[in-house]
This record gives sequence, C-alpha cells and structure tokens, in this order.
Amino acid sequence: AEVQTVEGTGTGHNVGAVELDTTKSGSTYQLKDPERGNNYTVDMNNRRFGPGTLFTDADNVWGTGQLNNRQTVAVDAQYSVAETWDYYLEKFGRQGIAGDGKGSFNKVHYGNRYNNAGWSDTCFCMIYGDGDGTNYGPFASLDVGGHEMTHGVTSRTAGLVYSGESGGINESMSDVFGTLVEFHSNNSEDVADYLIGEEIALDHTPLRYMDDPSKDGDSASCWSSTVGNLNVHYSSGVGNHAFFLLAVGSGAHTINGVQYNSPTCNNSTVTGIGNDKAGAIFYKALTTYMTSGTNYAGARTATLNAARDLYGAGSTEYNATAAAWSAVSVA
Ligand code: ASN
Ligand code: ZN
Ligand code: CA
Repeated sequence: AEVQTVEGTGTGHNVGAVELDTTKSGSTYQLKDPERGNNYTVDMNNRRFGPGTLFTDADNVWGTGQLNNRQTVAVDAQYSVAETWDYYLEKFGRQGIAGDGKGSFNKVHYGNRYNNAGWSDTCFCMIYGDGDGTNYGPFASLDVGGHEMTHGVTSRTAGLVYSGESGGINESMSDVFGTLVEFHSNNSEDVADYLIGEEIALDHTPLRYMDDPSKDGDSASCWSSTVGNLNVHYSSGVGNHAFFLLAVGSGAHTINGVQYNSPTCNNSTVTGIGNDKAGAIFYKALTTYMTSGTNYAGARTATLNAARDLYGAGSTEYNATAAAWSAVSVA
C-alpha cells in the first residue's frame, strides 16, 4: 500500500490535546512517526513478552483522554518521544537517541498494573506500565519519556555504568534532560517543573525534587564519600541539585507557579544561568567528556571542560558551573 505522512490529532491522559505525525497505509492510519525516524507505539495488551500490536486507527483521531480508551496512554507515549526527539534535534542537532536518525518504539499497557517505565538497550525501546491504580496511574508523561530516552542517549555516548557514582550521574542525566524536554515542550496540561514524575502518582507527589533532592526522604542533596552506595535513583540527587543550582540558582524561586527552595551545602549563594546554557553544558559534558566510569569529581571536571569550550575559561557560565558543584560538596 502507498505510505504517506499525515497530521493526526490525539488526546492523552497527561498531555491533553496534541498533534501527532502519523503514517497512512492504505485506508488505515498507524501510530508511527515518519518525521522522526519512524518512532512508533505498540499495545502490549498487558503482557510482558511478545511484540505487541502496532496502534492503528480508522480516522487518525487518537485516544480520548480517558483511560478506558486503550489509545489514550499511547498518545502520551508517542507525544513524549516526539517532544524528546525535537528537543535533542533543536538544541543540539542530535538526530534521535543514537544520533543516526533512527527511531525507537514504545510498549504501552506493559504488564499488569505495572508500576514503572523503562528503557532497554536490547530492544532499543521503552516500556510503560499502567500503574497499580492505587498509588500510580499510567507512567507515560513528558519527563518520564524524556528520562527513559535519555538512558538511550547516555548508553550511546558516555556509557555511564549503572551502579555507584557513575550510576547516580546516569540517573541524574535522565532527570535533567527529562526536565528540559518538559520545559521545551511547553505543554499546557503538563506544566514544566523541576520535579520528576509529578504526573504519574495519583496524588501528584513527585518521585524526585531537583531543588532539594533530600525532600523525598531518600535522595542525597550533597555529595559524601558514601553516596555511591545509594540506589542510583537516590545518588542522582547530587547531580540533580547541581543542575538546579546552575540553571536556577540557590534560595527561593517560583517558576510556572511552583515554589522551590534550594539550599547549598556550603552556605554559598549560586546565581543560575538558565536552562539553555546549563543544558548545553551538561549535554556537551555527557557526549564529549564523560566516560563509563565518571564519578562526581569527574562530572565536575567534564562540565567545566564543556563550559570552557562553550563560553570560555573564567566566563560567568564557567564560574557558575564551578560554584554549583562546590555548593553540592563536589570540590
Ligand atoms: N524507571 C526506572 C528508570 O529509568 C527504571 C529503572 O529502575 N532503571 O530509572
Ligand atoms: Zn532512569
Ligand atoms: Ca516534571
């Protein structure tokens, strides 16, 4: 059958009404994006194994916003992949996760009441559970999608090993770029913040807080010699806190109606340089200077090298990068 790109529309659970680029094959539409490496979404039909079924539709209007429609969370997942693709392309000229123009795919309705999302290097794909319905709803949302795709970017670049301090930095990179995707998307339903996973818990309690990671009760806001012993989703706090300080700055800030209060570990005051510059420094560090075994001291050096390349040694941006790491006890 003749195949062409067409403009579809959809309504997700978290992202509301959005436009989607889809594929027309014969008289049927497929949830597959030819503008972005043929990213596509399949329904796992609540199984954990097997290929799933590509979402298709008769009128190219996808989902209803209601969870009794199986397409609804597929819209959230497909949209978050498109937004992540566009973020990396527009900011850094990166064509997809591997930088080769090839898309990935989403497995939604993965498992039964499954409380997680994830990236797999093996399938070059993402899984999204529906949540248990008691504490969590479906996991497909902008920051989670950006987080999971960034695991793919990290795997294809620095290759940060997923344990110890390098594992915490790996997790932090996913939180940083998931957050920057959320800001770049400027979606009216999923308002951008420096919180991670605020859309997925039924009571909207975030999984993580970048301004002061220890607010979750488990994460580290400041580096210590034992931080690498924590779960990587908690040792990430040091990197998340450094990024918040670099982008926004220390102390109290209200952004998009959300209040933050970011302490420093050394009683310093840090002045932020904004999301775009902080993101550029972290991206260049991740893709140019970090390696599989980079620890937090190495992350400081990598971001300073990136800041020097982008803005010059001794620039405001370079000095802010140094100040942000010092403020989380990475000297
Ligand atoms: N959603 C989790 C993450 O991406 C899955 C995991 O534990 N790796 O971090
Ligand atoms: Zn992760
Ligand atoms: Ca968020």
